[in-house]
Amino acid sequence: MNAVRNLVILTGAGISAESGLATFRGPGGLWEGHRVEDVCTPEALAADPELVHRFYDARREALASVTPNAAHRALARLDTTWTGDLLIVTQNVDDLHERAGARRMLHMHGELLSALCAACGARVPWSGSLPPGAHCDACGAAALRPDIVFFGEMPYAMERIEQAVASADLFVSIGTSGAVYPAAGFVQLARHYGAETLELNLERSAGSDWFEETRLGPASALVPAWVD
Ligand code: BJW
Repeated sequence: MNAVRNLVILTGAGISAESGLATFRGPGGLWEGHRVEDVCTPEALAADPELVHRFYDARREALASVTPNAAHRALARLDTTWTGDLLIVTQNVDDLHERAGARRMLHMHGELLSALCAACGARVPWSGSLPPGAHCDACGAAALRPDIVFFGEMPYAMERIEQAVASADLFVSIGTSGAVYPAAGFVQLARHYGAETLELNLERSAGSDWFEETRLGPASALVPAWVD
């Protein structure tokens, strides 16, 4: 990474798999029996809020019993020591990057430990269960919902992410299948603006051909080997 100053790292469910959190599209993935694309929608939330809230309550609870793994810790070390620009963009809604100590990061698909007011847009830290109809302290509406970006909704911080990707010297993608846009398109954007591109994954992603280099294996081994 000699000539590299500006680094953007995209992470997906694969980086948290070895901490014990299921991925979306593998065997035993989340929403088992349903395609995530069919149930993670504003329409599904409106049709059956109890089901959707219960699902996220269980995921929030499960977070308490998992811990960051060697891959999260390696990225946190990189964040501490890297003197150039660095942005870790995670698609994950867990808080394992933060718990490992990463700071220069953002959650583009929302956070389990946050609630979103569907009326005024306020985002509030949340732990424990979130019953449908919980009230928003900011505006009083009974409209708090899980702070999760569903299909058809705009991911967070897109402008900041696109700027960072456009000025990156190196774009690294870790543990994501490349099935979901706009994140799946970041590699093309990075290439367009001249960045080097590296994929670290258990299996090749859908957009694997866009990467100049792909290293296959578990994140807990590949990421520390790349960082250190
Ligand atoms: C390991 C490992 C180990 C395992 N070590 N690796 C047609 C074409 C293009 C786009 C669209 C289209 N139709 C609709 C769209 C848009 C749509 C979309 O992409 N749909 C696709 C299905 C085609 N996207 C959206 O709607 C997004 N919004 C949007 O586009 O707004 C408009 C817009 C316009 C212009 C600019 C910008 C925006 C919103 C997407 C929201 C995604 N939300 C979810 C749900 C979160 C809720 C929850 O957590 O319950 O986010 S879906 C789900 O997928 C979750 C994830 O963040 C996301 C990505 O999944 P990820 O992380 O890649 O996981 P997996 O399971 O797919 O893959 C795991 C990987 O790990 C695999 O590769 C394994 O190999 C690997 N692995 N073990 C290393 N030990």
